[in-house]
Amino acid sequence: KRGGRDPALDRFLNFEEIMAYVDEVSAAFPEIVTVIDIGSSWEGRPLKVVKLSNGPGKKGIFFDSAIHAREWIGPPTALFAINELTENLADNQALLDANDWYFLLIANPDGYHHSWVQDRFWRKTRRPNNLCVGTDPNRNFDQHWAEGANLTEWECSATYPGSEPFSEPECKAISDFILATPAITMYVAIHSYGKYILYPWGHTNDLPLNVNELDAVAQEANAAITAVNGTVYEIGTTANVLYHAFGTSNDWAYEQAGISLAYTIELPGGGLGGFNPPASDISLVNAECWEAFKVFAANIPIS
Ligand code: ING
Ligand code: ZN
Repeated sequence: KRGGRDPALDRFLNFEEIMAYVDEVSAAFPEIVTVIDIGSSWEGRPLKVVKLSNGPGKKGIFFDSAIHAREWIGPPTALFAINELTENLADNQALLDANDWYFLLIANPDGYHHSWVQDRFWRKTRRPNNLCVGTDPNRNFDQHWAEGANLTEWECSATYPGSEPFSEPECKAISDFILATPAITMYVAIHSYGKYILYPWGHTNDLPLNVNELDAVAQEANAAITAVNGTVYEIGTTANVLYHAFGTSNDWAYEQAGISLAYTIELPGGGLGGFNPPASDISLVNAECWEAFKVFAANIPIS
């Protein structure tokens, strides 16, 4: 610990703790860190993107984590990366010289808060519907929205896509920000669990045009993960490797934002049902992800 600004990475941090860290790191490194307020959640919590940059005119990589409330293992990987690029910049200077890095640490603040105080396994947002509360934000993007949705459970389903595309302010804020920031040419959605590196498409088993490029970078990222401690991730399209999914941020970024390298990384599971790994798992997952993130960043498209 050098200077007392490192995020605590030996435990999970609640929303307020993570926002406090964002304030601290931006105050401590004003020449590198910009906090961009991209909007508010339904309940009024801020959506803050941490931008790390040491000069103008660079392409960037965007990460979202905790868009699904219960996936607590995601934000630590982003906190770790921010720490590497600030407190530990001396070891990582080339990574910041080459590109900008953007992190939306808590993409679903209301759900994340709810998962701390009420229901550890909450997934969705917290905007009420007629019958039930919440929309699956990773089904709410305007890309093949609600195709193939399960109409029998609908509003009460864990994967309810919402009343319309971008009904959720959290998703709309991400969309507006990405579309307004063409310097972002790579997108990584951080989820758990399952140890997958996924790329488009989710809505069809067809392969995307640049599947060879998407797959090559994913293979390289997986090799970097495996080199840490032998962990192996499975790689492929969301629909082929996992299941069909519609209205996802990954497919939206690829198709609607024109981001040719758009991924979802599903981190390892643990604990009851897979969504509750112990805090003692954080350090290995962080070490593995940091190696993968560096591979992603080394492949940021120039346009
Ligand atoms: N899994 C993802 C989900 O939203 C996924 C799987 C990945 C869907 C990429 C679409 C695109 O269901 C979890 N665990 O959230
Ligand atoms: Zn998820």
